[in-house]
Amino acid sequence: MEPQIEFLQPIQTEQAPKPPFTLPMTIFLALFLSAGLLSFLFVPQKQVTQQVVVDEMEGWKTYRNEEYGFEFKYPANNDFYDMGVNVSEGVSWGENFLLVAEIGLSKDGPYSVMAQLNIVKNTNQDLFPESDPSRERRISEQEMFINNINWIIVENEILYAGGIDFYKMAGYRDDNFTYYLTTSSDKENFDKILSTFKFINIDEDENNNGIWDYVEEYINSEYSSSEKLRMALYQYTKSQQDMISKVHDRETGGLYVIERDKASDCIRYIDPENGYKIRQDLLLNVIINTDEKAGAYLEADRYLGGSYQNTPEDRLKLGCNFDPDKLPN
Ligand SMILES: [Ca+2]
Repeated sequence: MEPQIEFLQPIQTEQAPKPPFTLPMTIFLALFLSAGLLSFLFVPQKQVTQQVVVDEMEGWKTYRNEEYGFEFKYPANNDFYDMGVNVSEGVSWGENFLLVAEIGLSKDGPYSVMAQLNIVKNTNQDLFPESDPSRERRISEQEMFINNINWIIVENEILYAGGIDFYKMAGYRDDNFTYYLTTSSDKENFDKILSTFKFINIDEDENNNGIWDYVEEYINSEYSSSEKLRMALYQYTKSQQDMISKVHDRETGGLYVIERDKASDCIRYIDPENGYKIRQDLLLNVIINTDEKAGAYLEADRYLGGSYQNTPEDRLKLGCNFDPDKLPN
């Protein structure tokens, strides 16, 4: 019977030292997820533990994915080069893969993957399907509740090419997808990354008035003295939200740029002197608050075609989708 091994403690094995080379995670993941070729030794004991990571993660960055609604932190750099997250979507990894995020891949430095997050379609397979016990040995299996997510975490030894490699993998399945975080080289950072993984609320408009709530709050506090300016800024925000979330080609770009220009005219009508600066601040410092939104905005901007028409002053008011002259302030 296997000895019970506490999570976060070094793994004691009876095997020879780890070979100096590392099996690429991609290979065993592909094997693992394709047909359940590898089987796992079953370890009946499970532990439910609460993980407490006391190390500070100072200087770590947050990767946030609004489409799938999750985020995690990762080291921003190590001693040698900048770290990052490289995301691939779609089927190029295999038909079940929806998203692959390689953590630690450097754009400029040497290629190095510290850990990998995969989101795959749910199948009838077990979370960790059985495989050939002569090729793979389960060292430990844990159940851990982290940020309201009930992960199953396994550590396995895998035999290949005359050597033994190691990997650690956390798996979680919800109604829609299965999530795997894997490392073969960096258990310490794996534990930290996993401790920061959480699902996020991707509904940014909980009060359902069409304006992302964090922008709404900013407008209300910053421009509390002018209702007409607040209305114009809501209108402008809505047009920029549409730019960010709905423009994917020239046709939709042409449609939403009209809305944005109307909103810009309206702001100019209400505050001719500061209008330009107010909306630039709102867009760049408030509305665009994630890398994903910045990317989507730049993408949309490519499809705008034509430049902003300098609307004559006597027509600026027509841009407002409300009547600013009927509001008291
Ligand atoms: Ca709202």
